[in-house]
Amino acid sequence: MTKTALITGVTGQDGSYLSEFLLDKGYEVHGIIRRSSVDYRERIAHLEGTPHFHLHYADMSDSMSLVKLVGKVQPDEIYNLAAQSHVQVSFDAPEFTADVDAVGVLRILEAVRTNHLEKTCKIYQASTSELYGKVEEVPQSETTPFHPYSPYAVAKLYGYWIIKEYREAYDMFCCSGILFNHESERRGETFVTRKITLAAARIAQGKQDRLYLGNLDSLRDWGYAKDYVECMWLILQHETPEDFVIATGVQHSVREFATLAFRHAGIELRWEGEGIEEKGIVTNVQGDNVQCTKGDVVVRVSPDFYRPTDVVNLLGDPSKAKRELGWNPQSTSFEQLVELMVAHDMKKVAADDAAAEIRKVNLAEFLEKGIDK
Ligand code: NAP
Ligand code: F7E
Repeated sequence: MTKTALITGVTGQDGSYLSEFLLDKGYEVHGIIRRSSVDYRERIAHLEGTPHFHLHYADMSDSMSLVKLVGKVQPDEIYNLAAQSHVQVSFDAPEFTADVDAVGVLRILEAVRTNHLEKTCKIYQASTSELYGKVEEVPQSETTPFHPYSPYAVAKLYGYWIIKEYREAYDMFCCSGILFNHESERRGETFVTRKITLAAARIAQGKQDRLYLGNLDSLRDWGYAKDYVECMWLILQHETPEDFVIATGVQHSVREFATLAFRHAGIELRWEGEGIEEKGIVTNVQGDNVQCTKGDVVVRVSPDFYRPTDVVNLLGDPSKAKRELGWNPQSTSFEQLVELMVAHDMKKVAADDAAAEIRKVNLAEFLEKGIDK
């Protein structure tokens, strides 16, 4: 029997990989898109027009649209990935973040109940390692206490608990995947990894002079998004509805990520100074085409990228997912992840046509001036 899945957040990094994964498994895939003045659907453009992929307008802040859509699609599985997902932006837009990331989860649950699908429709909630926030133990597992440390994390904590509540109160098959950071060549351009890989490519090709970053000491457990969407599916195929930590179990700093990314772009860096005085200085270049020279300062710290409260020590323990879902947390290593992101961005930057180039230069200027988060 063909299964039907509804994905909120289908245009995002994870939504696009999950769509491909479910289509490969023979699912009928429905995705929610929202109206915007420009149709920016780059990540799923290659799927549009394929027979089993369908898009619908709705919004996580609009209950009626969700109730109508769930009734129309009659999904067997819902993957609730839609969110205002940028932690720093959640300090600027806390109410919007709460509406979409917290109450939005409730709206999905109620849309399922309103359509009397609570006994047949399974729900996956995109939960996050940000729940551990000001961490109370390292590494973090399913039993680690939560200490959310941003408006984003507080909103996601509501999502986590309302999923648990509906599971117990109404016997619904709804689960949270507590996912640690996962990145890819489709990662949003203002998250730190992608910001670094794009900047390394632009600097190597002479299209940007310098990269400004915030807290270089921050530690993350970074995995590959393509590996992580499989887990979302596995969680819903598990016999019982349970929550799972999804992580690699390996930790690196922002500084380490930047060092490796620049190396893959042909630029060797050394770090000098501390705090806002810290600099990434070129010590060597590899390849005739690299457009910077020894001694150039290509990375600087800008307090504009510091957060009012920052989560600085995330390391996940994926033992449960490994044991009960048979998932391999190390199928893509940190080194492979950085390499594939830089390789992608080197090509992307090189291939940009003149018109796109103007936009990129403007973006690079914004990044340099610290306006764009
Ligand atoms: P993303 O690339 O930022 O995608 C977010 C998606 O949510 C986009 O499709 C966006 O649509 C949609 N969205 C935002 N507001 C909406 C609204 N009001 N109504 C309908 N759709 C809305 O995020 P991601 O990295 O794929 O992450 C997917 C989910 O996992 C998110 O819930 C995120 O919080 C969570 N998460 C991510 C990570 C990670 O490391 N990536 C880790 C843990 C948890 P537009 O394209 O129209 O903006
Ligand atoms: O920051 C530091 C920053 O924005 C990582 C989301 O997908 O993962 C993501 O949230 C770290 C932080 O991701 C810059 O202070 C330094 O400590 O890439 P990020 P995030 O905040 O971890 C979690 C699991 C989610 O759930 C979220 O949806 O890097 N950092 N300098 C910087 N961060 C940014 N963005 N820009 C900088 O210049």
